[in-house]
Amino acid sequence: MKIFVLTGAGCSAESGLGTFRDKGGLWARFDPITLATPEAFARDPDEVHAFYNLRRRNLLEAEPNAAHAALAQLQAVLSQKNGGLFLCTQNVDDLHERAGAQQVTHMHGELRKARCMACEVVTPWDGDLGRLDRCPSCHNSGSLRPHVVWFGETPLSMDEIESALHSADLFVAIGTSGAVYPAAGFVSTARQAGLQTCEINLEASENAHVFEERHYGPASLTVPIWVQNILAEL
Ligand code: BV8
Repeated sequence: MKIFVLTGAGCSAESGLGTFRDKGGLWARFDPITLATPEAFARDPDEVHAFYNLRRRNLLEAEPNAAHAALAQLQAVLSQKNGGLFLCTQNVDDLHERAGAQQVTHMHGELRKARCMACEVVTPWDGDLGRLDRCPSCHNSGSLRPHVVWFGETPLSMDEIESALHSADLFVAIGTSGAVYPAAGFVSTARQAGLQTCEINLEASENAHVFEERHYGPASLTVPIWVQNILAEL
């Protein structure tokens, strides 16, 4: 069995990382248009760096939750049974990896990495990042940015994602509001390609009506139950 899983901020919510649209979520306190865009970074790099530095510090204190662990377990079992779990995440955290997932496609980039706008080299980066930091590769200063995809920028690994979407049997979205494209359109692509579709979320997402199967509740409870049911059917 080949499963395509798309995760969003709701998968990491119980690990203490903010979601984007829930009340009190990140965007409730920070306006994405003033922060998560190339224009904002050009206009006020210190403000944008401060936003990501705050989130990176939070991430270093966070731990994966039972949803991340269950997905890592399912990926391991399916790979042993000639199936597979293609794990695509909108999240910029590394909690899937820290829970043991072996393949994770970060379509919106990764918070614990910096990218040099001069030489394009991507470098692991756990400390605060700022305008004065030098690129470890080309030694340019002032050219490092968070390795994340901002609004208006092209998501990463889209060819690989498209290919995985068309070769899976089941598409599952976990902890995402279905508000941001192209990720929010994946379920329609899956339906058109003949995949079964399942939404696992705290509440109905903006595109809940597109999913054939839906399970609601906190991911740390609903995802392990769903994984056990899949494993029982293998
Ligand atoms: C693109 C990284 C072209 C940075 C993010 C006008 C101008 C410019 C662009 C556009 C425009 N209009 C539309 C667009 C396209 C735009 C877009 O969709 N905008 C939206 C606002 C309408 N998209 C883009 O710009 C994208 N690029 O289109 O390029 C292109 C297209 C196709 C192919 C090639 C090129 C780039 C978008 C990426 C932006 N970067 N993040 C950072 O992290 O700072 S987006 C950010 O929000 C996240 O990464 C995430 O992907 C996204 C959505 O958030 P969710 O993960 O869904 O989180 P949210 O809070 O919304 O929902 C959480 C859900 O969890 C809720 O449903 C909640 O109920 C649930 N939940 C909560 N707790 C739990 C839970 N579920 C389970 N358990 C719990 N405990």
